[in-house]
Amino acid sequence: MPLARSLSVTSLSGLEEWDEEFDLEDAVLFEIAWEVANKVGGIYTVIQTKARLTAEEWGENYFLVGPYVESNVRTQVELIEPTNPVLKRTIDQMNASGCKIYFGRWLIEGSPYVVLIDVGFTAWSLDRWKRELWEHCGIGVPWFDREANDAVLFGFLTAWLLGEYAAQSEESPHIVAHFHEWLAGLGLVLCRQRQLPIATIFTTHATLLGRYLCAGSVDFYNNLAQFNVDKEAGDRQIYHRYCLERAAAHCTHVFTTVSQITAIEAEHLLKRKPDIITPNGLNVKKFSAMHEFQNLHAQSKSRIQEFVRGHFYGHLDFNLDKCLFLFIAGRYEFSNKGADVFLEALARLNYLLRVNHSDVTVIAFFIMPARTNNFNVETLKGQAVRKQLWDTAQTVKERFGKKLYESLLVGQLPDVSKMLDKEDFTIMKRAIFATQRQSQPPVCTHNMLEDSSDPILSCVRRIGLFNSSSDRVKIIFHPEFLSSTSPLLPMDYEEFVRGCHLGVFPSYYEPWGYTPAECTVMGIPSISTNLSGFGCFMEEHIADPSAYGIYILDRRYKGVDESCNQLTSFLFQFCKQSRRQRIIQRNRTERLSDLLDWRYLGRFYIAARHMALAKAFPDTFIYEPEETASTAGFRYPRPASVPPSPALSRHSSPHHSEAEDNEEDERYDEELEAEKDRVNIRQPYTMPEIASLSA
Ligand code: G6P
Ligand code: 1S3
Repeated sequence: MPLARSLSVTSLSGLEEWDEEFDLEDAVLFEIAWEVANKVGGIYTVIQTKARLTAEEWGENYFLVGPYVESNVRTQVELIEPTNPVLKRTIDQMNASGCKIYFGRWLIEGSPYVVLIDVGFTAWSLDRWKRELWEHCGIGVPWFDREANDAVLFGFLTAWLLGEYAAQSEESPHIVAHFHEWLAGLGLVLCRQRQLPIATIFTTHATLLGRYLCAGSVDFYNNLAQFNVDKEAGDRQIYHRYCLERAAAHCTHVFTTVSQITAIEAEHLLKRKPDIITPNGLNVKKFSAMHEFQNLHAQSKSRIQEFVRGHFYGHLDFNLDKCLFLFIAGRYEFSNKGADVFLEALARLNYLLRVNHSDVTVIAFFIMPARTNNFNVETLKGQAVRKQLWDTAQTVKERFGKKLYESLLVGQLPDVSKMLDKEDFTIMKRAIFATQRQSQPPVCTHNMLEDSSDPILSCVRRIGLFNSSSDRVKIIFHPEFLSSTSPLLPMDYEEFVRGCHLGVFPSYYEPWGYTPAECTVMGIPSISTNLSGFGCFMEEHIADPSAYGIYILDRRYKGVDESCNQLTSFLFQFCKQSRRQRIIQRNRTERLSDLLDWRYLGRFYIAARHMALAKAFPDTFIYEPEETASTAGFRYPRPASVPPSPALSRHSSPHHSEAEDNEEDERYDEELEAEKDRVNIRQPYTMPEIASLSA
């Protein structure tokens, strides 16, 4: 019998590593998900961003398993011969038995190996496998649910792959198989039912019932313990999916989820408490000069401003330099993602800015994909008009320059009154004429297929925010994900986020929430909620989140109206910040990046694998629970100086003297200078430094 090895993760203040004694040589890790090299939603981001770290740790023994989708493979994967002889025999054996399995490298950071399964190729086995599923597990899958049918095929094929791998190995290998979400969960159930010698982990990124219940009009969090889960799943015609999910959660050695709030949800809805929380990280990109991200903000902002110039042509009666760009982005789940609350708060903000005669204009972007019929004419025209005005200005500039040059050549100062002639004026008048517009700038950039019933547009009609001149809050609904090849707003998502001032994500149902996390690592402040995994995580780790530009809306203990008021107040305060305050706040936000880096958060995945190995192979591995990755007690301290919140730093009372104002401004100047020094001379904080800061 091999000697028992001690498994541990390093302490909180350092980055995770395997214990030196622990020998990974014979262990193999398979990570299985429907979103491997196949972007559907957030799970893709988890796997794609984590790959580099996991590949560094497991090297040649790390394999991602996903579905074969030809269009994805063409652009994201390099197909190669399997490098591992056991896996080669496994794949050859399966392909000889009527399957189609591909092997390759996923062309992302870390270049992990991928095993891609063509589920359609084995569809002829579907009925047989469904019968087997019914006979062994008592789960019946209806013919019309295509996604569940894919889950059955994918599940049987992954269990076959893992079983074959174990059978092809000469010595009994230590296999860890990590399954993500219900769509991949059946493979796990079958591994256990067939008693394969595999350590299994199941991670749920959202529960099926949670998502469905929240999308309806249910008081979800106050009734978690009361739901009759079987009935609720049956009523929504997802009982078979729910059974697959619940079976995976119960069969697995180690059950994990992405946040504490989803852990509570899983305990009630799936009836098993997760063994460990595995929060989602990101691959944090560090610039050699830390202030570089501020420059990127300015560059991207100017590109958004260009778009705005075109979109609002003929109505550019606001100061673009005093314009703040807010945005919400993600899967189009109107109330789950909080678009309803955001719109309501925008209407209230519009009122506040108007009655306070604010010179700030807010442009709120909604980037949520819906069914459309391409861009609408009015929006395209806006960009064409802008381009035409630009070209006109260039033409006149050239003609002007030529005349100036001619005059200098003959040694004369030009007669300025003659520099522009009749033709120049005609060109310019014609161009200005083209900017005449009878209608308001459009709210939506596309032709919507369900225009009259679309939830965002219906809400905009109700609250009456139609981009009129008197509105201080304008709305732009872009119902398609952004792309750098768009004729309208040619920017990819990352560039767009960098150019905005604030991300607003007032979600009601959000197991983790990558959008505010992405904002944070780019140094853009955001609003999330205490019902999102991210919001709760930040609340737990930062003494004063809002001082770092992490605003957390209370949607747990407050009614919708109160939450709208709180959001309005966050937005109004944000609008009152000076440019200097925003710059300081962005520096602070960016400082939190390390906390969201996989180099730090990857430790939880490592702990889950240790735990699973120790449960599946107790004679070989020992898991030391006291060393479970934990961040309890770890907190970013409150920043040294006052938070850049106008509510706290500026009086609104008339007794507030100018001297006080100046004093305060000076203090901010000092802080800004100090920030600048810091960003210029030092490297980003490392985790040990952060830990010592909090001590
Ligand atoms: C960055 C740039 C500054 C610019 C500022 C604008 O910090 O480095 O040069 O003035 O962004 O900030 P704002 O919040 O007004 O977009
Ligand atoms: C889920 O994707 P979603 O946007 O449907 O998984 C994500 C990754 O774990 C998570 O960030 C998100 O909250 C969930 O909702």
